[in-house]
Amino acid sequence: MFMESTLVLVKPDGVERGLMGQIMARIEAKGYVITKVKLETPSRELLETHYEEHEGKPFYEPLLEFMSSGPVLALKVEGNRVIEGFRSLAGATDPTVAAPGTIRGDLGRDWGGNVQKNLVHGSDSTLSAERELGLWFG
Ligand code: DAT
Ligand code: MG
Repeated sequence: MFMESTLVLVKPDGVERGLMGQIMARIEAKGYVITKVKLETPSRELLETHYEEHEGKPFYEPLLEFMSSGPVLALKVEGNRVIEGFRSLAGATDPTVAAPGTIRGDLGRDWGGNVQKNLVHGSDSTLSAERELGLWFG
């Protein structure tokens, strides 16, 4: 698909560290357009659906705990091939090894034993983007 929309989340660590502005600036500097914005602490129910693919994995419970620990900035972001493009901008899941130049690589690190504090989420396919945008923005 060419023109697309994706769901980006600035996770509680990014909001708490005051990185919302920098992260939005990087998205806009690359040429994508932010068309919806919402700041809220997500409910357990929302997170269970959002992360349903990870249910049963060892990091699932700690992940839900972390994601509901404070406000999350949800963004609808639009542009050609933005799903792939934002994943590339975000960098690898583990911020310790995410490439410099990426959001996770430049702004993130290990804060104690796991990779969950990796600042951002981005939908990974057109199907998940549609599903996740519906979940967060209705
Ligand atoms: P991504 O966010 O890069 O799409 P993912 O969908 O595989 O990564 O996992 C969702 C989130 O779960 C990820 O951002 C951080 C956390 N996570 C993934 N793998 C983990 C692990 N091995 N240990 C702890 N947390 C993990
Ligand atoms: Mg994922």
